Amino acid sequence: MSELGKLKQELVTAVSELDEEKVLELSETALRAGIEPLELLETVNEGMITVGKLYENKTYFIADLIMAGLIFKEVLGLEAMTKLFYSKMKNKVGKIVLGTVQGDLHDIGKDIFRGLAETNNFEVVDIGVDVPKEAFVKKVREQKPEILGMSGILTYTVDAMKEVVEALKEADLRDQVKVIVGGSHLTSKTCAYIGADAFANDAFDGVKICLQWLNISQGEQ
Ligand code: B1M
Repeated sequence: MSELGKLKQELVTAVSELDEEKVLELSETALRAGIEPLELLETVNEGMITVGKLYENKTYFIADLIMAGLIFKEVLGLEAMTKLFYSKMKNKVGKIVLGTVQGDLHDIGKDIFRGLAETNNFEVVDIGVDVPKEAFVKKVREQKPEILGMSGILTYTVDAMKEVVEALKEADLRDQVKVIVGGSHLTSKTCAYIGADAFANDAFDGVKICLQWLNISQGEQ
């Protein structure tokens, strides 16, 4: 196995063991060794999936999930990661209203989507987490974005997403905005149930879809 491969494996273990110091040290080393920021995020995410499994089998508790979230945010905050999240904003290509739906407090995936969208010159109006449908509708009416992005990683938030789409229809706004939903559990079937225009299991893919909607290929702006 290559040096970088070994580093990545150690990193997944360090995240799953919630060893904050080691995660940051290995992340810095991996970045110096040439890992792409996006690949680093994917590696840390692998560790998060293990944390989730350990929570499911009751080895870990809610405090451990909180710790895992904090560690991920520290990795996102590393100086070298700004390469991924640096907002160039040369020419604004479009506006996205973004939020995590009601009932869901997870914001890491949403924040990654936001960072990547801003890097691709979208203006993002981030309305936070646990956002009720009324607040989504209000922001869409006020901001007139081309795109509404909803994040939700708890499986039961599919219904909250559907309710937002229904509320947009009731407010006569559905035709004025493309809707993308994101979360690793989403499928084309859930997307159709929600009534969204697209779904993404990955923030990077989500941003690519948004660019396609505006007929822009990545890096073109
Ligand atoms: Co929670 N949690 N959590 N948690 N948590 C999960 C999601 C879980 C899978 C763990 C498990 O049991 N295996 C499970 C959900 C089970 C399910 O729904 N079937 C779970 C649970 C049960 C819970 C609580 C209910 C626990 C409890 O209280 N008993 C509770 C719910 C609170 C609530 O939201 N109402 C809870 C709480 C929390 C914390 C707040 C403590 C913390 C979050 C901290 C934070 O976000 N600031 C937390 C954490 C850290 C996790 C895990 C371990 C990691 C989540 C994460 O940040 N992953 C998670 C385990 C797992 O994911 N397997 C788990 C990294 C992040 C990059 O991934 O957000 O999925 P993610 O984003 C991905 C994609 O989803 C996608 O792109 C990203 C990758 O590029 N994406 C988009 C996301 N949004 C997008 C938007 C887009 C496009 C793509 O376009 C708009």
